[in-house]
Amino acid sequence: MMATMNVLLLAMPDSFEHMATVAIRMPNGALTSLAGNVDAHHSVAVADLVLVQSQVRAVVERLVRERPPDVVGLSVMTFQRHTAQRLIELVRALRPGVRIVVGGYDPSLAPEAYTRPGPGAADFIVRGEGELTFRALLRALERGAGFAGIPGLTFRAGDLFVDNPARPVSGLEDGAIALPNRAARVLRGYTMVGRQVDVVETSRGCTFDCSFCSIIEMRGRNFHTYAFERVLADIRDARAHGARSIFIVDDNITLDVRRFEALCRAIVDAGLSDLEYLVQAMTSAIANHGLTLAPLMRRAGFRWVFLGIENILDEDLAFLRAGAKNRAREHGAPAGNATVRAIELLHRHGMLVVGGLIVGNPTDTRESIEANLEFARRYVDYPYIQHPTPYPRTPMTREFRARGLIVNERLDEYDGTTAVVRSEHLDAEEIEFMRWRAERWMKVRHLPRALARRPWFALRYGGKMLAHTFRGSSLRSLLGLEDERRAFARYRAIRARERTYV
Ligand code: B12
Ligand code: SF4
Repeated sequence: MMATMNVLLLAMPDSFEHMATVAIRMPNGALTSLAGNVDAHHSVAVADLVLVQSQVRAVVERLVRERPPDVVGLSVMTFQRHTAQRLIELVRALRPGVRIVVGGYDPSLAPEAYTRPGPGAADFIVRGEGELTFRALLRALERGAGFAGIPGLTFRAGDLFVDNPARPVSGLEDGAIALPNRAARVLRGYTMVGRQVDVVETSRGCTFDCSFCSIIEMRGRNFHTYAFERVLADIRDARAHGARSIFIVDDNITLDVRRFEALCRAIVDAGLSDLEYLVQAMTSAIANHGLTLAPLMRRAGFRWVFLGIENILDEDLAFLRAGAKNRAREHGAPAGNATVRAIELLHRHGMLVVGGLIVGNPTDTRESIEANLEFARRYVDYPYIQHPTPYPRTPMTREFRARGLIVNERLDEYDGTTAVVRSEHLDAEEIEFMRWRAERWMKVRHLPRALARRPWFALRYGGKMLAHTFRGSSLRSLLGLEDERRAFARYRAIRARERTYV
């Protein structure tokens, strides 16, 4: 007999600080992908708690009451660990006997955080890609069978946890992973600057090894692609569920530029270029292939490109191991940093650039940080400036630790905009202050351009976005009548309060 199980999948409410949640609330792609790959007789609900940030407890209580779950799964990034553990505690109190499964970057890279005895411990940890492991886990639970044969799973056995061998990464090409199940979502309100947004994958993996990136530890250096028919079906499904903006969440779609170009053509041929697309890209790929790639991207509907610039100085790029992906080439020979050329090509074809920069690296000085801030002021359409954050098991974390530069171990502050490491020359707080002070004004300057295509959104929410950007600041601090450091202290206090969701 097959037993139907109620499965509740939760994405954490903790969000980044770059943009107010009135402007961006993104679905978690992992959970709908899991929901699409469990056996059809189970009933799965997916709840993105970022949609209900101010009422997390009440919503979870309601969901547990309305459809009492047999299994609850949580998708967790490192800075969300604390919230996840509070939620595990809450769910266990509401429904004793429920099985708790955790997955995603944090449980995969720091499983020990979820096996420690205590109210925040899980029953199962799915390490790495989840679809096949989670399906096998539900089958084992259903049949009352053991868990020893399920690769990628860590499971509780009495007081101990057993780590099964890792699951090899999925080859995607073979069709083993079915389409996401968006109908499983039980909350509404996804947005990207006023348009309903969804996420779509076309590939997984990356062959680079940037020292700050969690992806390589998570799955090794490899690159696998979905067939175009599947990608187009996925985009159609997202559109049928109301999406007008699509975020292509591939780790690095620009690894295979010819494929990306072909995908752009396929999107146009399939009549899907009426949607707006956002994507992450390497500067080198855009700079070196942009003459053919950028016009195709534009035709397909790409409007926003998140460029992993990381840093404009060679020494910092060497530390981040991000030199190669930011190198321009001319006639086959290296020709300096690719960033300006990439931005210029994207602008020429009417796309906007979100500039990802990382400041506060070990040898950074006031001047080197200023140089990056000045670059962002001048060239990018929206800044996404972060501090190096020592996530579990990355090479960068090892180096920061060896050099004694990590000054903050409170993981809920590992949101990218809190400086938790210092440089050899500057305190962490000073680094964060420099970024905060500069970035607010960049956002003011860039906001009109960023919102130009959405006048009604600008009218309705522009004020809220500015209020978010300037929280902590006062008229006096803006007029120079109050030390800006006091405003910064107020901003940090507000941010600290925001971090308590449950
Ligand atoms: C899309 C994305 C976003 C989006 C949407 C986030 C969201 N709602 O999910 C946006 C732009 C908002 C975002 C923001 C941030 N992100 Co982000 N983001 C990504 C990205 C690009 C793709 C994630 C994705 O959808 N992949 C596709 C799905 C199918 O794969 P997956 O998530 O890995 O899930 C699989 C497994 O992990 C597992 N799994 C996951 N959850 C669960 C749960 C269960 C129960 C089970 C069984 C399995 C399971 O199974 C899934 C299917 O195989 C990744 C990776 C990358 N290339 O950079 C970074 C990444 C996840 N982000 C990261 C970070 C740090 C952030 C920010 C903190 C950065 C910042 N300071 O701005 C913010 C904060 C997020 C927030 N909530 O506000 C880090 C996480 C590192 C870490 N150790 O925690 C990553 C890995 C980037 C990196 N290179 O290091 N992000
Ligand atoms: S290129 Fe991007 S995805 Fe690849 S290792 Fe570097 S940061 Fe990670």
